[in-house]
Amino acid sequence: MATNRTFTMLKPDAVEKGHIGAILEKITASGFRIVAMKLTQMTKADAQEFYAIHKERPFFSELVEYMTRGPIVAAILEKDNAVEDFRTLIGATNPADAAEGTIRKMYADSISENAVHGSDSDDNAAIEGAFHFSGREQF
Ligand code: DGI
Repeated sequence: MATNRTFTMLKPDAVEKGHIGAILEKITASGFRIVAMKLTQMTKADAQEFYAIHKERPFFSELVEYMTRGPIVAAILEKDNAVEDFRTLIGATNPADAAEGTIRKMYADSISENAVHGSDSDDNAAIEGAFHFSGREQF
């Protein structure tokens, strides 16, 4: 995947609360092009693999339960400087620390249910995008 791409998930809390449309509008209005997208639900095994870096953390089982309790929107986004610009758009991991106008400030309730994921590096964007989408599903 080119380095001008990032991977996102609108997490189960955002989907449950009916925020898919508003969040996608904010993403596209901020200059990101959607190059792959689907509504899907992660299995426990999926979430354990996706978040394997956190497997020793005390919140890991809570994180896996949360991420698998309902559907998510998975998407690959394209924009110059996509990874960094998308992290800026979503705001800090803890919405209490997120800047005004960021997606987490607007739509997330807590660090454990923070509405949206954004890859933290170009390498992880490629790995995470390939986790959810085949090459034929990317445009
Ligand atoms: O890249 P981020 O999603 O901003 O943050 P991360 O990769 O450090 O953590 C991944 C997810 O794990 C995060 O979106 C929410 C959850 N998480 C991170 N730190 C904590 C946490 N959940 C709880 N309950 N407590 C934490 O300290």
